[in-house]
Amino acid sequence: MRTAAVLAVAVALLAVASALPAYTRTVRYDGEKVFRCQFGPQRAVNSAMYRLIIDQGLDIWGRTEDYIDVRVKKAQFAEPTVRNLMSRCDVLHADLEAVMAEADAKFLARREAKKAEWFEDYHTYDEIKAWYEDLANTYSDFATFIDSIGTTLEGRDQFAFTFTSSNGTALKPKIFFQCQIHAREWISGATCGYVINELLSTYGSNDEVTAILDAVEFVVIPIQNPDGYAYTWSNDRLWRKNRNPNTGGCAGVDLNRNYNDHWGQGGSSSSPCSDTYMGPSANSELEVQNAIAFFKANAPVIGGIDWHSYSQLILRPYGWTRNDSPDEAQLKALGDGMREAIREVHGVSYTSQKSIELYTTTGTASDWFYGEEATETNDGYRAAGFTIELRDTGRYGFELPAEQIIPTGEECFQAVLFFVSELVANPIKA
Ligand code: 0X9
Ligand code: ZN
Repeated sequence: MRTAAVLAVAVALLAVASALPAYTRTVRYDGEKVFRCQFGPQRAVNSAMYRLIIDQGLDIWGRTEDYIDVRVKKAQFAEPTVRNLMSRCDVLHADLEAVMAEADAKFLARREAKKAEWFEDYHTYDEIKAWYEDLANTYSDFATFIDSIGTTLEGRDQFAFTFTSSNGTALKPKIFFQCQIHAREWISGATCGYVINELLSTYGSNDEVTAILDAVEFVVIPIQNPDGYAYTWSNDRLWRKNRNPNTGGCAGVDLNRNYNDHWGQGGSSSSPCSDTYMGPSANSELEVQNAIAFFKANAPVIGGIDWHSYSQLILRPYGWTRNDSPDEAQLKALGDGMREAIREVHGVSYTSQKSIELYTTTGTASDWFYGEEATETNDGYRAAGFTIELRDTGRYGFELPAEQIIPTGEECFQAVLFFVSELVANPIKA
């Protein structure tokens, strides 16, 4: 009798657990606002303002050469510098909690209706991992699912996915995709999935795809920040960093400031509470260590794309210096060509520019792909390193509606075809 009762309770609890929605935001954004700060024509004004924003630990959402979107938390309004800074800006979201509540409601209704096809919805870490495993089974002649290239602090696997055709040379150069490094940028992971599926499903029918998969192998980390991504589903939709507890009470390192390329030399913060916290040392984070080991194990990598959102930008090296890279002409042609390829699909405008024209960043993934540490072990090649900031330009921001996954994927697929074809014809020698 007792055993039966315990069992009944256990079964009931299990039923409740499986009925729990996968998306459960527990963090609220009451009293928070997002501002759009237009820049004047003087670059000096831009940099001074940017430095102030970083120093005050404000959360930068998106940025073009004309404006920067900044989120201000309730407590930060107490700081006169912040109030003064924001008095020069326009309000983009006056009530962030209301905006997020509306987006959550739409998202949950769609998910609960379960009407959407795979690319018409966003998915959890577990769902995405299972999807890649299935994809490798579907395309078993092409693809390999790697269960783990290493684990995170919370014990999740950084899984990986590689694919190529069985035609062509035995050792092919690699194209490296890193997706979902920033937890809240959900369109990043979704776009990677779309592009990968398109490449696999059109081999043999699309001549350009066939030539590409005969010439290169794609090496992909679909979720570079598993703990952060899981946290955006369970607690805080707007979380950016990993979930390292740090010391002093503020969690998270910005993985895109932690790579060993001019680490800590500007455009990042030494405060663990900041959204651009660089971490205690270069490559300190497990996710970064795992990714760089995987990159190095796959030499030669001729091109690397780190996928982000939002702002519709195609960013080439460098983020850490205003100097042109030695390959500026070629990298500019690659970036401009991707911009045009994207525009031709749905008419969406992306800007192609050097990363530092946006703002200074150090310790970023795409500068590392192109940089000296990666190149040392890259079999005589230097990877063309790009950061792509996907849709949109701030209307929905990180909460890009799921209806835009497919069109975003379609335009990026064309950009990828251009990027890879050009690099196959003309890889950058170290
Ligand atoms: O600041 C970042 O990490 C990226 N923007 S985001 O809004 N997605 O956070 C841009 C990084 C670009 N810089 C370089 N790759 N150098
Ligand atoms: Zn990002």
